This record gives sequence, structure tokens and C-alpha cells, in this order.
Amino acid sequence: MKDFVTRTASFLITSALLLTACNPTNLGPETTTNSTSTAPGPATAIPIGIAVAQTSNVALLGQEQVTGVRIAEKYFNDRGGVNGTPIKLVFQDTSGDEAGTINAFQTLISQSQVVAIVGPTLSQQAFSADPIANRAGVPVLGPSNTAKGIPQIGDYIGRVSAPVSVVAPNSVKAALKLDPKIKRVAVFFAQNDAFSKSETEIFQQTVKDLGLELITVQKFQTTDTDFQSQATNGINAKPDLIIISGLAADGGNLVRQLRELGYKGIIIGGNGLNTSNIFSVCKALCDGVLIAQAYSPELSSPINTEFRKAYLDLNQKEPPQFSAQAFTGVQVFVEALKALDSQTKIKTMPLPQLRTALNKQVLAGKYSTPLGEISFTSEGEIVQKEFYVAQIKMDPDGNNGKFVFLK
Ligand code: 1QQ
Repeated sequence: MKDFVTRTASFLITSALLLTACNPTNLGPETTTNSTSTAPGPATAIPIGIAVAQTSNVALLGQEQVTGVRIAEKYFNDRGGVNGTPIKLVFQDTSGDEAGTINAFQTLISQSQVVAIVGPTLSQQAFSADPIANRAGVPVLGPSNTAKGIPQIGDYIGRVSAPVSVVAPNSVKAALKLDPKIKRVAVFFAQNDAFSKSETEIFQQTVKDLGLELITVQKFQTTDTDFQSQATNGINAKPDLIIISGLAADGGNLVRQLRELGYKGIIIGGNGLNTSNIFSVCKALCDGVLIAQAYSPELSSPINTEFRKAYLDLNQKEPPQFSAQAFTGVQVFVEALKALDSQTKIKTMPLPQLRTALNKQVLAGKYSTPLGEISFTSEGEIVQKEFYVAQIKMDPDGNNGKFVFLK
């Protein structure tokens, strides 16, 4: 019992400290720290929540998002933030699952009192955590949630990541351009992941629409490391093209094992393989994999030139799609906050009203981003014009590689 009391007391103290530390509306002695949802809107730095996977296998994707939003925070604060008030990103690691994402969202919404959230990394996580933000009236922009149905989760949910229906078909068309003789297609997908299930549907439909033959569909789990049986089944069906919908670690391993078992045809990777973090998994055997892109470093626009330079200076390589999309998520909130503040000083708005007004403003705006000119449908779906396909080019030793954009 004593132990319980001690532990409870220390939990309460820790919670109080956390609340004080995280609450951006805490201006010091004359302002009461208030964690209820009627607290006034931000008076110092404006807190924007970042809920992406910083740990687990999903961090192979989430890491690039952290880089992108950090560049955005500096970029926009260097240019005066929101009409003179800086923004402050508040990070909560979601890890790779739903429970971690729900926790991260709840902490950002109730304790950190963020005005909005950029996150999470996976659609699988979005389907369980976004409804919490939606009910709380907190605007969310998915930086990489591409499954069908994300904006339809609710009024407060949008995305800056174009859906699989728009992106995925481009890689199949590119494969046919590289090899017009492709006829027989094998499809692999992770059956425990919402994005992979959604993307494979689009791939399978595209294969049929292009008059190709879908010869086998092989299933796996994102937690799998051994793909011998699926890879053997797939290869035995004699495909000219293999299409994989999974995440980075499993996807990279599957590519490696397909090549080790002797498959020589073209491989298309879906969005979950869209990171140079797969290079350490499939090494030289990653070479040639085609992946559709919703971002090109070569896009010529003032903001992309600056974003690309900032990324290159920090990382000595071209910015990847996930960093560009995460940057864009922060950008959209900053520009919408600016527009809002020019109409009504956001410092005077109670937080719930600010969140609601921000959500409306996000949907009303047009943004010139590293992804090009974008806007949103009334449901929060991104409207974007430019898409690309890249092919992985590995050095022969397999230690370094890059994404080469196809013309
Ligand atoms: C999704 C995705 C992921 C593979 C991106 C990280 O597109 O979960 O929707």
C-alpha cells in the first residue's frame, strides 16, 4: 500500500512537471498553467505536434520525416514564423504501432496543447489515432498516409501525401516503358498493414487495366524476415514483373531474397520501400528497383530550391520524398496560421476555436511547396499535379546508392 502511495505521488509530481514543461501557454508566474481545453491560444511560440515513428522498424521511414520537419521549423522561424511569433515543434515518438500513436496523439492534444498535428507515419497508425484528434477538434495532416480512406476519417483529417490510387500506377507504366514485353505479373503484399493492402489493390487493378496478366498474389507480414516460401512460389509462376507492397525492412529483405533465389526481372517497390534506408537491407541487390514518387528534388521552384539546399547541407544527399512531404505538412500549418492571424489575432483566440479556424483555413488555402503547388479538397485530400518514378542505382559494392529519376 505504501509503495502504491509513493508511486502514485511520484507519478502525480512527474505529470505536473511534464504539464508545466510542455505547456507552451505557461508564461510564468502571472499566467496560470491550464491544461483544460479552454486555455487561451498560444502567446509565446506556437506549438505544432509531430507524431511520427522515431523508434522501431518504422523509424526507417519516420527518421526522414523528423529531418523534414526540423528543416521546416528553422526555415519558417528564420522568416518570422507566424507574423512574428515563432512556431515550436513538439515531438512525440509514436513508435511503430497503434498504441504508441494513440498515446502520442493524446499527449500532444491534452498536455502539450498543440494547435495541430503532423503525423503519423503509417496509415495503419492513422486509422486508429486520427479519430482521437478528430473528436478533440485538432487538425491533422498526414505526411505519409497514402491508403484509401484517410481524409474520410473526419473533418479535421487531411493529408499532404497523395493517395496510392494516384501514385502507384505510375511505376507500372514506367516498368512497361523499360520493358514493353512484360506480360506476367506477380504481386506481393503485407497483409497486416492497411497501406500495403490498399496499395496492392491499386497495383492489381492497374495490372488488369493495362492488359497484363496477374499470375499470383503472395502474402506476408511486415514483421517477417524469411520470405523463402513466398519468393519461391512467386518465382515458380514465372513472372516478368514483381510488385511489392510492404514496409522498408520487410520489403528490402524480400527484394534481397527474390534476387538471391534467382529472379532477374523488374521489381517495383511501393511507397513503403521509398527510402534509402532499404539500401543496408538489400545492398547491391536493391539495384534497379522502381518506385513511384510524389516528390522530385529537381522540381524548379523557389521553395524547393531552398528546401533542397537545406537538406543537402545537412545530409550531403538529395532530399527524399518523406522529408519533403513532412516539410510540407509543417508549411501548410504555418501558412494557414499566418493567413488566419492576419484576419483575427490568433493570440486572442481560445485554443479550441483556434484549432477549428485553423482546420478551415488549411482547406481554403493554396500552397507553393517543395511538392509543387498544392491545395485540398473539402474532405482534406491533397490536390497535387506532379508525380515521378525513380529507379534505385547501387554502387557495385552495395554500400551506397541513389534514386535516379526517370525522364
Ligand atoms: C502509408 C504509407 C507508408 C508506407 C509511408 C511511410 O504510405 O502507411 O500510408
